[in-house]
Amino acid sequence: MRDFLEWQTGLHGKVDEVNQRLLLAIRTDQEELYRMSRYTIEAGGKRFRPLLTILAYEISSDEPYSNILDLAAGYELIHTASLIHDDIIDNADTRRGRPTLNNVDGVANAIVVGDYLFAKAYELGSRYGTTVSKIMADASSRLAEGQTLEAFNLGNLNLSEPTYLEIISNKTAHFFEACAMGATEAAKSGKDIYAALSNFAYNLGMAFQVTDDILDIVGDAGKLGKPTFTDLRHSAITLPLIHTLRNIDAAKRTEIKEKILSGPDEAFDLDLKNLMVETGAIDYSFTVAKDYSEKALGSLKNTGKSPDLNLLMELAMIVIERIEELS
Ligand code: GRG
Repeated sequence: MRDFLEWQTGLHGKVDEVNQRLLLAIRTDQEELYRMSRYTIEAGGKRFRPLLTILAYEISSDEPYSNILDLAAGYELIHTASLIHDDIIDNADTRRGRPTLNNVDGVANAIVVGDYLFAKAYELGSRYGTTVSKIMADASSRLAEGQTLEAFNLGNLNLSEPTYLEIISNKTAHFFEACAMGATEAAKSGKDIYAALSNFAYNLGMAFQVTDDILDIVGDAGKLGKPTFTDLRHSAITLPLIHTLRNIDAAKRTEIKEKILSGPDEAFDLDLKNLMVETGAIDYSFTVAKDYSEKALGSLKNTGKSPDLNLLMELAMIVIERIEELS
């Protein structure tokens, strides 16, 4: 099985075109605003959302994918804006292997750049009509809902698995779903293809986020391009921890809670990681991710055959195989 980079290499022409649209969209005579926006865009990122948008469009339309590049870039801008704001909230130093914008230019400027990219995203989305604009707006509202639900549950060691799933569904899966919805809507595809691709993208997003949460614990920081144990640092409770807490006694739970709330401790990180492995929490979380990935694949089973569909199917498998590759 190819890894994500190899998968993306085959699509690098499309990635380049998305990057060109991004640079065009953020162009402004305000030199500092342009510099800071470019800094974030040029830091890279996997370009998952625009690629998903383009592939979904190609599957559902006979028209050239150049028609959908602005929408693909629009989704990446919303995603980037949310990462900038997320880094401010988390006071993060690095992202995509580079210092964050808040680290380089300060929080006040980073807030404005996030808002600017967000505005530019809607300008691009509006070119596709009101239904697509509404899909974009709903996805952004869900980002804010997911972020807020998470924020008000930081340090809540009683967080349930369904509430965790609601958080990641809003922060990640519905955004993936919106990429497919926007693309198929713009392609004026039939209902079946709209449902199949939206379902695929939603489940792919869930698999992706559960995997990301596992990698935050077992991943290699160098390979990931960002530090690990960041969820713990912010007291964000994710699936591996939820499962661990279900499988230890009350005294151990109290001890873990105190440690989590008492600040960074690398020795504790490692102890907790070992406990997660021993109690089966990592395996359990991996099974959950795999189930979502299989659901994603299942959604495509009556969609016919095409090279783009094969690429999407491959992506659903690569997403969960990242665990081996990046840990
Ligand atoms: C400004 C729209 C807006 C929202 C504000 C801060 C916030 C509300 C929401 C945060 C949402 C958030 C950070 C979700 C995490 C999503 C996620 C999985 C990020 C990592 O995505 P990758 O791995 O990143 O695709 P790259 O760097 O590859 O693009």
